[in-house]
Amino acid sequence: MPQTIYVLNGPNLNLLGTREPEIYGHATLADVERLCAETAASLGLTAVCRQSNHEGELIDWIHQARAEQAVGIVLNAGGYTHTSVALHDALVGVQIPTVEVHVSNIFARDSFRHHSFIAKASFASLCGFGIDGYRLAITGLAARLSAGAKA
Ligand code: CA2
Repeated sequence: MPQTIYVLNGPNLNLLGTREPEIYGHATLADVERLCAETAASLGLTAVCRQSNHEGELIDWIHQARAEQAVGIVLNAGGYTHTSVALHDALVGVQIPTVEVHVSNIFARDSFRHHSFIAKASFASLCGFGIDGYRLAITGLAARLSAGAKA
């Protein structure tokens, strides 16, 4: 059976491709989820893709990832990145290798976007690659999993 990864997108990422293309590009959330499914499949993984505008639902899915024995999480927590101790705690609680992703370069934007509560609970963070960041995150996650499996 293929191993499962969870790809979680937080608040307002359902609006991708509809506004602010100069920051977020033209691709939609459906494009992101297709890219993730294809990338995961090419690496022998199954991607479970979810998006929510609600912090608690994201936390429930992080817990569900552990219950379902997911081997990795790719998380774009949207605006909760910069505010959510609860999402940080959920990630620390489940102990699943996590990659943080942002479509935009958060460090080239407002100073309130420069701090991430997710980064401390992640083994890698990617930002500024547009939606290609999700492909890079899944590829890096798979490489880490296979390096761990060989160690
Ligand atoms: O760059 C990213 O991926 C972000 O996580 C996106 C969040 C933002 O709060 C983070 O600082 C960085 C916001 C997502 C909003 O997405 C929209 C997309 C199109 C139109 C409006 C909002």
